Amino acid sequence: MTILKNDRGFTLIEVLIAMLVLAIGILALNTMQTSSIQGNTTANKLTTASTLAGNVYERLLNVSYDDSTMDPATNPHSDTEFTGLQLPSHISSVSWNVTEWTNTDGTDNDGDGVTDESDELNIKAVTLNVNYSDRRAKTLTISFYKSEML
Ligand SMILES: [Ca+2]
Ligand SMILES: [Ca+2]
Repeated sequence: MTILKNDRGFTLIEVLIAMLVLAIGILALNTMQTSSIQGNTTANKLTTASTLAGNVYERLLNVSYDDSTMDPATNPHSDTEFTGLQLPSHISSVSWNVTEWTNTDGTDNDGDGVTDESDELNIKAVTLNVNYSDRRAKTLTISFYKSEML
């Protein structure tokens, strides 16, 4: 029976190669960690921006159809028109534009005696922008419609 025995240990070259492989692995882990932290920050900022967009959207749905915050004549509107709306530090502004839908078909669609007036369809289209910074300036946009309850 042969007993395999090797007590020569590792050579300096083998140890250096092992250390090099370990160092490359640790560097890769470090890069992964950095991009993971950046990804977390980006996700956090986007979540805050979309929560705020949702908040403003709910407020705009709840105001009356003829409220000053929904007036197409005073575009663009901004978050300063709402009291008690706190903007997180990375969000620079919230703004929205309102467009009144019309139907210029030459007929009095809503039967009010006026043909093709600007608010004939009683629908407003709103484009809401949340401007925030995440290493560079970004904008989250949501669009929705508001109709007048008659
Ligand atoms: Ca009309
Ligand atoms: Ca019409």
